Amino acid sequence: MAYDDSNIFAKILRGEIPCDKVYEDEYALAFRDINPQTPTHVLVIPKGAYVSFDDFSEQASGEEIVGFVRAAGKVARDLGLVAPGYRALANHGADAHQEVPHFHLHLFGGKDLGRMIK
Ligand code: IU
Repeated sequence: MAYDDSNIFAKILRGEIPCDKVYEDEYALAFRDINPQTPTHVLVIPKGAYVSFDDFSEQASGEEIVGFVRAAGKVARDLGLVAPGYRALANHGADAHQEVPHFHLHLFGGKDLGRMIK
């Protein structure tokens, strides 16, 4: 799927729409989900234009991938999620109900998340 730079996360990256930012570096931006599903619910997005995890995993450079993963790990640590535990999840495509066509990693935490995800 071609990347559509009118998606909401592209607008957030360009600063056209505000977000509740928790972290930013040259590879990633992290902000609180507007409709949190858990007490802590943060989205981490790459700076590059990737529709989903599928595109990111295939097209991003090693530097971008490492930078993104390091940023996501740092966000989880900085938010105090490591000791109690957290879940990192990416939805891809229709069956997973991906809503926003810019790759994003959800970080869920702040409570016992249970053993299973659907
Ligand atoms: P999904 O993996 O694409 O289904 O998740 C999209 C998430 O983006 C979802 O949790 C929304 O609440 C969240 N979100 C947001 O934080 N800010 C927005 O302006 C919009 C969606 I639109």
